[in-house]
Parts: sequence; C-alpha cells; structure tokens
Amino acid sequence: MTDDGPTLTRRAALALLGTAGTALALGRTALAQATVPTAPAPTFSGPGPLTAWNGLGPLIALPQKVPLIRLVDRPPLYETPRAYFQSPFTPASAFFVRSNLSIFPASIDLTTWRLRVAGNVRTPVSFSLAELLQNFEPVSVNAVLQCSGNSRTRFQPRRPGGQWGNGAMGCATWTGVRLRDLLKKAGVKSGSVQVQFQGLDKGAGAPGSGGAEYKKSLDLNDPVLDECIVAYAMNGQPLPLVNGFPVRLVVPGYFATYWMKTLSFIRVLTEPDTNFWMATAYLQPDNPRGTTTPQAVKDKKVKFRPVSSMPVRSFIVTPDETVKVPAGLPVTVQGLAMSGRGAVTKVEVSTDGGRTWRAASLGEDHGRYAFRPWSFAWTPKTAGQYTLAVRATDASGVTQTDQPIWNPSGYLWNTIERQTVTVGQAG
Ligand SMILES: Nc1nc2c(c(=O)[nH]1)N[C@H]1C(S)=C(S)[C@@H](COP(=O)(O)O)O[C@H]1N2
Ligand SMILES: [Mo]
Repeated sequence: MTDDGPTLTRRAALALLGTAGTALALGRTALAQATVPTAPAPTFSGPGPLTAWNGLGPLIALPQKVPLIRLVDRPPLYETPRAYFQSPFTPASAFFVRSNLSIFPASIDLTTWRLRVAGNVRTPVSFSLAELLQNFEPVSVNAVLQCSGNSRTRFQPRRPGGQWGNGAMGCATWTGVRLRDLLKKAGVKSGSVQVQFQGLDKGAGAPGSGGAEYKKSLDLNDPVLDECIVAYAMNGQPLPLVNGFPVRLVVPGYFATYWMKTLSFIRVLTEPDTNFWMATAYLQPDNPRGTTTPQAVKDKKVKFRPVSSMPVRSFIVTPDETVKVPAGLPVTVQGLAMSGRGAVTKVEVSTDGGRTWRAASLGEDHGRYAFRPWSFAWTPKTAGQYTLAVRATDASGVTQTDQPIWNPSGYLWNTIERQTVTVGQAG
C-alpha cells in the first residue's frame, strides 16, 4: 500500500469538487484549483466519488510529451486526456507518466549505459543498447499499460494516492528482446525463485518505508515471464525518457507496477523479494476482484497478495459530456475495452443507465492484451438526459458489474462506467 503523494492543493481541490458533488469538465477544474489553495485537507472518508472521465489538473507538457493532466509534479503523475483514446493505440507523446520516486534521470549516456543480468546466474552479463538491438531476435506485442490505481477517484470511501480518473492507461506496440533470451545468456542456476527488476530512478520513496529503490520481482515459474519483453521501441519509436528510455520491461496483461522503466538491473533471486515495493506496496486483497471492506481491514481479517493481472474494463470515449446530440439522428457511441485475463469477447451498451443492454460491434482485434475498440449505433428518439453505460466480458467469462470495489490502496477499479448525454430537439 502506498500513498502516491497528492499535494495539499489537490486535496483541497478535491474537497471542493466533492462538496459540489458534480462531474466536472476540464474548464471548471482549473477554476476549482485556482480558487481553493488554502482550504484544509479533507480526510478520504469523504468526499463522494468523482465521476469525471479524467482526473482534474492543469495541462502541462513534460520533455518529449504533449500537455497531459498533471495530478502531481514530484514524483510525476500525469494523466492522458480522454480524446487520445479515440484510437486503440496511444501516441507515446501522450502516454501517461507515473514514477514512484522523485529523481528520474534527465538524460542517459548510451556510451556507458548497460543492462545488467546478475544474481544466481552462471555468467553475469551486460548489454549495450546496440547489442540488444543487433544480437537478439526482435519481438513485438500490442499491450495495455495500466496503473493499478487507475480510476482511484471512483473509490468510496476515498483512498489516498494519485487521484487518477481513467487516463492512467495506454496501449502501444512494444518491440524489443524476449526477457527469456537475456536470462538464457546469463544462465539461471538451480535454486532460483524470482527475477528482480530495477531502473535508474532514485528518491526517498514513502517516508520511513525503506522504499528508496524501486524494485519489482516476478516468480520464475510465472507463465507471464515467457511473454515479457525488454522493449526499446514504443509504436516503432524510441521510448520517451519519462516512459522508460532506453528500455523498459513489458509484462503483457499485468498492471504497470512491474513494467520497469529505464530497466538497468535484472537480478535472479534465490529468496522471494521482500523489499517495500513487493511486500508492502502494490498489494490487493487475495481475491480476483481485489475487494474488501474498511471494517475487514481494521479487524485485520484481510489476506493480501501482490497485484498481478488486470481485470476486464470498458470505457466510453465519445460522445463526451460536451457533445449535444440531436434527437432522431444517429450517433455513434465509441470506446475501448480490455482485459489482462483473456481477450474481450463481448461489449454491451445501455442507453437507459444500465437497465437494458444491447451488443456493441467489436472493432479490429489487435491482440488479446491490446485495447479492443467497439462502437454502437444509437438513435435517441426524444430530447432529454440519457445515461449511457458500457460493460465488457472477457474470455475468462467475467462481465463487469455495478458492484463497487474497495481496498486500502485504491487498486483494480473495474466497475461499469457511465456517461450522461444531453439530447436536444433536432432542427
Ligand atoms: N523505473 C521505474 N519504473 C516504473 C515505475 C517507477 O516508479 N520507476 N513505476 C511503475 C508504475 S506504478 C507505473 S503506473 C508505470 C507508469 O509508466 P509510464 O510512466 O510509462 O506511464 O511505470 C512503472 N514502472
Ligand atoms: Mo502505477
């Protein structure tokens, strides 16, 4: 469990928004931030859940990036605006940014940079970027990267941490070297249990946590290891530095916490990793949905385990709350769906707030770990307020529900998303 460190200003802004109890468009957000810098920090037992699609913050551009919604500056939490999700692939320049430690490298010297593989191996090895590019078979995967705290603003009672709307996710074509090929070069010795990953970022981490080095580990017998890629390209281009240049780990279907940026150290371990980022942070209740209650946590009745695969989710991208739809004319409702637990098999849309559902058409299949676009033709007959909702089903047989999720860290939100639309008289 970890506090992503919202600023006082953000908390204050959230308090105001919560009291107002409204879903806000971005314009009003900036106003709220500007007018309440000194309001007291609320507790996270209130205010109510935020329902705006995106988190709330100013649009700020980091180096190599387009303006993104800044939630926190240091460590950086920048969210991708909704409009970029009109495509099932997210441009690298618009990809969300999140780091747990405050000091991220400002440059990488490729003449000295090496990716090292060490620990319980026959031969410790290291690779330059050129060697990774030239000496290994390149492989690609289309995969969604999603923060485990994506949509944390939906939690009720509210949870501390980055107050993400839905934009702490993105999908890219990742190209690089199979992790297994690198491990093979080093030769994993018997008695090994996990493989640990570390990048180049530094900083104190949560106060008193001992989390000054961001290290994540995967079990050597986890089948996901066979699909892991050490990626040097994102949509065919080098990764932006803040998204992990020169290489990052890609763990298809798993939450982003394992997708180590500026990956530079791979260590084969003979004991399970008990560092802060494995044993204390990024834990979910030990059930598939990752849900429990505040009372059960208080009573110490909850068994936790590290987060791993992402549950099925779906999102309405257009129309958004700024669009006025004319009655009697067709409008296409569009969006994306995804699951880390099996391909998306069905998407359904409701135009009556979730009472009745009809199948949406699935768009092009870019692979089981990618965003699956969907669309739904809708002709609202009469003027008025409508509530659209979307739910997806994946190959594991799970369909999204209205049941909220609750856990102390605000992870794994996948409840049905809704969107209000105003339909006006045509002509
Ligand atoms: N080196 C490094 N890699 C990291 C992290 C980090 O703090 N340091 N954070 C992880 C988390 S929690 C997330 S959500 C993603 C964010 O990736 P992005 O910034 O490319 O969107 O990176 C993951 N990999
Ligand atoms: Mo994250």
